[in-house]
Amino acid sequence: MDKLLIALAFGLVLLIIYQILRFFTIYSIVRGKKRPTNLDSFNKINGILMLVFLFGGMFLVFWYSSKASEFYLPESASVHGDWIDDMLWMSIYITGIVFVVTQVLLFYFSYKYQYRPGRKAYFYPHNNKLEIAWTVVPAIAFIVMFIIAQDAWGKITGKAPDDAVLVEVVGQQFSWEIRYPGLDGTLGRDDYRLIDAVNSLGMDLTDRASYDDFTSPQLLVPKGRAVMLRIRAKDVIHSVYIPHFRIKMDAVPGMPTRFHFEAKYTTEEMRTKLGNPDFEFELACAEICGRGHFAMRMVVTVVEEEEFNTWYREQQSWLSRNPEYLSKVPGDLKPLARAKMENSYVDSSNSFSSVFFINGSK
Ligand SMILES: [Cu+2]
Repeated sequence: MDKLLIALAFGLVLLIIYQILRFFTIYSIVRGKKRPTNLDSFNKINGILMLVFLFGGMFLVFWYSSKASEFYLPESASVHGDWIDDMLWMSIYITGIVFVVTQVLLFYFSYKYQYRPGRKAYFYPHNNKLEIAWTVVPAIAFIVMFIIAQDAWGKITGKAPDDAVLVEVVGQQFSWEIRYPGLDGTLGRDDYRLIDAVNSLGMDLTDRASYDDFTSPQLLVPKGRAVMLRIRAKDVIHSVYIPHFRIKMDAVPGMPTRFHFEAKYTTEEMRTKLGNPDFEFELACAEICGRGHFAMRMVVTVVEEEEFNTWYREQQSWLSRNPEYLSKVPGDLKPLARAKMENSYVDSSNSFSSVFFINGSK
């Protein structure tokens, strides 16, 4: 390999020297000191090479694009994922057409208008109509694409539906932690100063919303219902990347971010669809965050809503798994904490509970 590179470098140096010498020849021709020799055959060869590049290059572009199509984005499995794919393909088609037209003109004209003795270039300095056309047409295309994209982005990053399942995703070197808000639908406050060996999320137990919060080793979400991710990081910037859902959102220390989506297929349906019984949705970190970055992988499981609700109700709250932390609960809130930590406490005035106990049990 080294020898090949040295030979290649040597060859390039020779080529550069040859080109410099040629430059001096061309310079003398331009200055009129020297008569051009066999210029006609050079021009003909260069002209034909233009066509060879055109057809060869076009063939390679399309051949490689189809050959590498298995490395394109994976099958979209979320509602907004389809919008993103449509926009991506629209951009590829528009730029693809422009690419083909401009390359054909560029190389064909270079061939057609090659040097001929006695032929002079036509001086054509300005044309207002042409200038307007090639400014207005791309401008309209950009504006249309911008409006479509702005509309989609607004829907993706805007307010999530009221019955959205809230999930907290917390990045740290080098893993993800998942917290659900429990039956009250509200995540308890967190404070980095409260983080310790057990309370790894820094849950603030003076907040009544935290008593039924539960953590989970997997990210489980229902199909066909909005899921709102509240994303934060404990140390450096990470990035929540779930390629099948077309989700990518940075996890920033001190500044929670969010992203909501709706899964279209369950993991089982996706396995059948792709003919791969081992398929799993994957949450990966898309920010080079340190030595163990590659290990920040978590399986995302999508199940039917009914199965999700059952699972949700069966989860043990964080507080009930760590009852020693009851001592951190203010005295007057202890009865409430005891009731809520069983994850069966239903506040009848709470719309989120009713999602589980009324809609959820149908
Ligand atoms: Cu990371």
